Amino acid sequence: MFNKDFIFGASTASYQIEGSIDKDGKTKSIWDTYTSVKCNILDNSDGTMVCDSYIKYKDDVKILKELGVKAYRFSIAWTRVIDENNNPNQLGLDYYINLCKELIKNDIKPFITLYHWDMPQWLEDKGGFLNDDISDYFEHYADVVTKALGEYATDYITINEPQVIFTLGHVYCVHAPATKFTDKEMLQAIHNLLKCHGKAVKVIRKNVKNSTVGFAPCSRPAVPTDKNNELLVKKCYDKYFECKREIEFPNRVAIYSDPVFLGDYPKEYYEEFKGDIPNITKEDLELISQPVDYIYQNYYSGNYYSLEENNNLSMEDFCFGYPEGNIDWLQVVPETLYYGPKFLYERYKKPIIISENGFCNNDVISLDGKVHDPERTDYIQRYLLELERISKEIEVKGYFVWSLFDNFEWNAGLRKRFGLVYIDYRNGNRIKKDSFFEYQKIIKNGGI
Ligand code: GBH
Repeated sequence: MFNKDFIFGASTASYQIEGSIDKDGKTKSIWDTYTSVKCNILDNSDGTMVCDSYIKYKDDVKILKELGVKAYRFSIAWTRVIDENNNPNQLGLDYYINLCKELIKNDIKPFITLYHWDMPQWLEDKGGFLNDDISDYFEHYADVVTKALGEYATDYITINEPQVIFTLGHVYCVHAPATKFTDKEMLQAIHNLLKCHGKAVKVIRKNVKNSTVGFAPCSRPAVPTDKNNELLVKKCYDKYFECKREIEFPNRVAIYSDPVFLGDYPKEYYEEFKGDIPNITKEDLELISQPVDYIYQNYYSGNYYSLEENNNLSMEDFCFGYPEGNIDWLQVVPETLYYGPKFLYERYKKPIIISENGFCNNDVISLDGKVHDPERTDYIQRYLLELERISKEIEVKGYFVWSLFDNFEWNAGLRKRFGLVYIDYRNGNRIKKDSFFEYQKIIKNGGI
């Protein structure tokens, strides 16, 4: 069982569910551009319709209510609420105001993500995260949002998964905007993004009474195969927070979270990236490390490690038929929700909220008209059991399942389903899967 005040929630993001991509003055985002190029998306789908949540938001809230969640994490589309002259767009703001009102009426707390990857195209044309002024644009955007929504929503997440923005968008170039960065550019962009976070925190504190703030990185913890082997556990911790110059360095933890929680980049950073390091001032670091309330983290999977005879770490090979989801990076490693929070807490010492966790399945509508997804149910149970275990040792405040709905899974399109609710994209029907009712039960019982 979790504590009585534990927050059970569900998560979504604007481009993945809203549809209505050119209604009410919405401008183009980098994802509108990216999806318009044939073959960028596995099934050539895009965000035109998806879950139609821009229209059906009242229906969304009804479903959330039935699920029994206390909180709903969604993101704001920057492109709906700010126009190309950098002025507020009231029609776009009204949508989110109405959504918040509807949630509150139903006793569901809004948790707002400011940036879940849909950069306005007009800002990308000015350089996106490489633009020296991007943090001023972001500050202005955060100011507009919190002035409009501050009386309804107190809980904010500045940025979702910087790791994915940079690794998939600017190293492998399989996400928008798909432009390759040099290491030097990458480090500059990371620093600019962290300043966006810092300036947003400041604005949120100013505009919202009793606010809570955080940012939501993702990570893949190193999980020891033997919990009693202290050396192994210690080495897994070190592995998790490593900061080395390798192709995937933007996919790591400490390069973002050390500046935010500890006030500076890791020592290793200054050695590894010598020659490519941006201008980092004391004021920058103070801005970036303003106090936040929670460590948010998106967790899906981890890697198992053991020790070789010479005490070197060795990663377990997933080729031996580990259970996995219907997407190549999603191996079932339930202890991710034990060791991930444990390591984060040891280093950063703040309460933890899991901002995303969920499973991708090849769901189908059965003959009985229902969607049976025992693998997802099993995944959620196993992961939540591990979270319960660690919540006896450290402060864990909440858990948001990814996702309420099947939705637009970025470059994988509509064919990769993560929802507790099945979306029949042919007719817009929404069908609650078995896992929906299981999560409902877990919430009712306060745990597994
Ligand atoms: C999240 O990102 C997103 O926030 C959400 O929008 C998305 O729909 C959801 O999860 C499901 O994909 O480092 O080996 O794991 C996904 C998390 C983290 C998955 C980075 C791919 C790269 C390979 N991603 N990961 S690995």
